[in-house]
Amino acid sequence: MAKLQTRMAQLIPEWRQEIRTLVQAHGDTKISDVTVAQAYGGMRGVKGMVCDTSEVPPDVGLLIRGTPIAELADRTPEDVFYLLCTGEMPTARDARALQQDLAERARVPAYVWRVLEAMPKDSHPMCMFDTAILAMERESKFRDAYYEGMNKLDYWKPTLEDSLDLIAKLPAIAAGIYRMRYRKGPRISPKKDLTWSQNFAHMLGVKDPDGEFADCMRLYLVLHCDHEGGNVSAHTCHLVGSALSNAYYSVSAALNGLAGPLHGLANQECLKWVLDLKKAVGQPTHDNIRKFAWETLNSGQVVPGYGHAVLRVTDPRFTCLRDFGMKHFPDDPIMKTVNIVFEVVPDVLQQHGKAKNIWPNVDAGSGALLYHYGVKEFSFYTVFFAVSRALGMASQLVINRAMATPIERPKSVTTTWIKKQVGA
Ligand code: HAX
Repeated sequence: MAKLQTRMAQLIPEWRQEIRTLVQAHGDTKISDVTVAQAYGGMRGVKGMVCDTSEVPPDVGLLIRGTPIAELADRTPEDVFYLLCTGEMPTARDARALQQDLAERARVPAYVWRVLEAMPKDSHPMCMFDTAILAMERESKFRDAYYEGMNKLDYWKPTLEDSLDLIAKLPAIAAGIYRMRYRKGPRISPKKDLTWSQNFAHMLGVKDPDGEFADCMRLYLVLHCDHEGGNVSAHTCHLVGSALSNAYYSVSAALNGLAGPLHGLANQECLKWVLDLKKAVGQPTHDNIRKFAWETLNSGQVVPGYGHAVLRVTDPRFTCLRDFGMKHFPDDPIMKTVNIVFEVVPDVLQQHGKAKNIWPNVDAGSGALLYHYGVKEFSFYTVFFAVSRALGMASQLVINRAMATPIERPKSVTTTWIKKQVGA
């Protein structure tokens, strides 16, 4: 058994005991109240689920197992997946073992390509990506083991196997969709000696003479890996998984949520907004960007890449991406525009007075990097996000299986019930 599996097998009994003791001692302690506004308002701020892989303190931003995301900016996605699953940073040897394990699982079944080729040519890449994952459901080891009568305590093991199988294949599937959907030529085979993210960059076929794009991919895939448990995609994965649907069903369902414009699709919307702005104003200045932002707001639209349901500061992931861009291509015109937008939009949103968070989120900067390296197909941007976010979803799923988290079933109420309750 590889190190990740053995380490999890050691940790899981300890976690189970810890939670059992906690619930026995404090099970009746209240941790949240729910107001009428929250019931109608997307349950914002209601504490009703547990996620140990990451958390997002509103005034700090993403912590992966307690470590600020910016401190992981030099790491690989393999390191981060190990960290998400175990709470520990892998040794170089363990990270290499995980990388090799993923490389051995990377082959995509031939039927997946046939399914994708049969889809309409204008299908959205996210729809193709999610369909590919769903089509592979027949590969599920959890499904087989469940029907053979597996012990409940072992559910996490085939879930981890499914997760590793799935994660291993995602770069090849995503790159294959990119090349098919935008007529970039035949698919490119992975190389055995490359890391997960290097292989992704390689299979996309983007010109990368000095490895800078591969490094950008590494960073991108680290930064987008997880964002606690309540966001639309993570929560969907958890909800679907709570019915013991396997990793293929759960991750595919979750990514359908990521494909929404208020969630992961915002990164494609964001660069489009920046390019529309450039087209409209010619040479971007503080004044004309301010005017353009007001036009967006006055026409009843949101400024994509700004605001957040939880965060109340500049997203540290935005800062990491911006730092990367400023280090490698400070004179890039899109990068320069993103910078001026950053100097202008928070002030505009402040005056507008609606958004609770006026600061940029991760999506405000990521498109500028991709665009710089020649990935100019916006509709593909959310797929990059999805490849990375699958790491967080899969780790949460495995842990929830290990902790025997029950099927999710919050209670809904009717408006009549609420009226009675409040005496209205
Ligand atoms: N531009 C204009 N108005 C905004 C806004 C923005 N960037 N952000 C929030 N608002 C508005 C909301 O639309 C809402 O208006 P109404 O009262 O008229 O409905 C009001 O401000 C209060 O919203 P909020 O409480 O601050 O924000 P929510 O928690 O409801 O929504 C969103 C959070 C991220 C969806 C929101 O800020 C938004 O739409 N941002 C633009 C889209 C975007 O960048 N999404 C990506 C978020 C990060 C992510 O999940 N990536 O995957």
